[in-house]
Amino acid sequence: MATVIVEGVEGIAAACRLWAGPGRLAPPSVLAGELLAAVGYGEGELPPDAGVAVAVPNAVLGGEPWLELWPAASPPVTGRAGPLAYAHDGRLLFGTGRLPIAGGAEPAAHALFSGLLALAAAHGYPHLLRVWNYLPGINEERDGLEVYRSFNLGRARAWVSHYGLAAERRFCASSAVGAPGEELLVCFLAARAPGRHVENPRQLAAWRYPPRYGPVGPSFSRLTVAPPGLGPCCFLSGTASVVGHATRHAGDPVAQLAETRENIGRALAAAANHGPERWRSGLGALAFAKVYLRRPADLGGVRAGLASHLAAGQPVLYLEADICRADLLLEIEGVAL
Ligand code: 3EB
Repeated sequence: MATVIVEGVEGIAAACRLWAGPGRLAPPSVLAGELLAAVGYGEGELPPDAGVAVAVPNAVLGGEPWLELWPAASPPVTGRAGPLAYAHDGRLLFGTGRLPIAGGAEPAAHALFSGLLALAAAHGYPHLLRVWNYLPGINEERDGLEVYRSFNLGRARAWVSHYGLAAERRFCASSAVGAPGEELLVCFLAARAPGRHVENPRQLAAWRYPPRYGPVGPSFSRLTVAPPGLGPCCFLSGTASVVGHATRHAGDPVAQLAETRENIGRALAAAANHGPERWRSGLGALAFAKVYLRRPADLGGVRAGLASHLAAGQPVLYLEADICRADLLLEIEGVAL
């Protein structure tokens, strides 16, 4: 059944709307006003007049398509820069870009991240809050290196060229999952003022992962709390069954889910030191929760394992996606409002 399921009240929360159902059926109240960006998951048209419109290519599992809408505070200014398209409204800049990966993802990742860091800065939104990455063949080897690892090389090189050694203090909340097709797709959200990047005390900072996981670590923080003025809003990175740097419970989706829940609880509790108490409640605090599943057959078990941890009517989107480590079966991300 198609319903409007989330509408916040303040700052970014007021700016976010979520529609579960085919895009062409979304009622005028959902599509009302100027849109900074529209992100579609699953089949369905995107609003034609959004500043930026992106169709995420991953399959939705066991439910309706989603439209994630980021209304603009004022008529958005839109533009293109190389492979990137963007829209900004004086408060936030939303951008997206895609490039084919051939022998590996390093050149595409480097080009997209150099471009997005430069364009966000050039337009006065130098502070990244969130990046969503979708990588074709994420666990496949191309030219002797796993695609995710070559992506990490290109991404890290772009951050360090832009910020030098201080780059790691700027890393923001992110997710990086597999995707169908042959193009690396990146979406990002940037602000005029800095967010607060928070680490999870249960997990090693990803950029410090030991070399067994690849020649350079992933450039992201576990969470980013939006700056003051954008409301109580916290972007939770893709979170998986990783403790310290090690994967836990290889092969067991239900145990990976429990470990992931624990990680989300700890991460949000750490962020709650700078935000509302409700973030301490863990998964229940996520207004936009997305679960990426490597194996569609795990949907039933994972749904059952989540049910008692969700608030009544809390929307959760399940997407089919490979996860960045071959032994991870699921990852959960979201926005806590
Ligand atoms: C992990 O904890 C799981 O490369 O941007 C989660 C979130 C993961 C973001 C990224 C990777 C990324 O390492 C994988």
